Amino acid sequence: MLSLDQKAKLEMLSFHAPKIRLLRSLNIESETVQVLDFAAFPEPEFDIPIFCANIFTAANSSIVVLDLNPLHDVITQRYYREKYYKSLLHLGTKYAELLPWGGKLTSESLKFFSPIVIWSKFSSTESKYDILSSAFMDYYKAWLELMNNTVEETIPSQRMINREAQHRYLSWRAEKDPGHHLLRKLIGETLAKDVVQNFLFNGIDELGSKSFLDYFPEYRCEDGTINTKRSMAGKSYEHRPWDERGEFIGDTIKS
Ligand code: BLA
Repeated sequence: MLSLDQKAKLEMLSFHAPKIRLLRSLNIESETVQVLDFAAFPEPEFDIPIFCANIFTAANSSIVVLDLNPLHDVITQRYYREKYYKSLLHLGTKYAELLPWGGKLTSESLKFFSPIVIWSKFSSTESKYDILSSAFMDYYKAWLELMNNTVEETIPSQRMINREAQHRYLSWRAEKDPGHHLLRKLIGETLAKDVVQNFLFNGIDELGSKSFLDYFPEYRCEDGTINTKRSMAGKSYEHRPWDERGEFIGDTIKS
């Protein structure tokens, strides 16, 4: 797809595979920006984290989120945290130094991130790109390994919980992802909405029937519409709120 001004090229690819409900990537190339939005969503029978790589690069700076986004709360649910992240903490530690914490961010986003999240902002240099590329490979391999070793959840109530957690995640990103603004600018309101709903966060109409406001009622305006602010709680977490053992050390999380 070309942007409205024909100056940017958008490439989209998606796959479906056993255990993987949706693996998709959006790549944007223009003279001024480069974007990779890559995600892999397991079938809802699994409680495996969601692979998430978002890289936005403008002329001289880059914004990166690379993570195995947890399906369930890793701050309060120790069992889930240890199940998937205990063996991967070394990755978090390795890259926390090479790609340092990017400073304050939308508080609500933190609940979707894991103890090994790479959230970073840096000036674009070849050596940073090399590190980023190796981080991408390490994290993706780790995710594939989890995928290989996972067994299907058989208890129906647990499958429902996984399904709803994935639907909640899709609802958050389809409504509040920071990329939407640029996407609207590039391809216009209607197409951008279609790409977000049907491609990037496909599944939002199938995995559940709850609305964004059912999951995130704090965004409800008096007239019943969704508050257009990205964050109700504001930005926080100036420093990495996880220690090397994967314990949450940030202030009490805001809702
Ligand atoms: C900025 N992208 C950001 C920020 C985060 C993310 C945390 C910092 C600003 C903030 O705190 O909100 C990414 N946030 C995420 C991710 C999750 C989340 C991955 O909650 C998952 C749960 N980014 C893209 C795409 C584009 C893009 C596709 O992924 C463009 C098409 C752009 N991201 C983009 C831009 C900024 C940004 C321009 C900086 C400007 C801004 O903050 O609005």
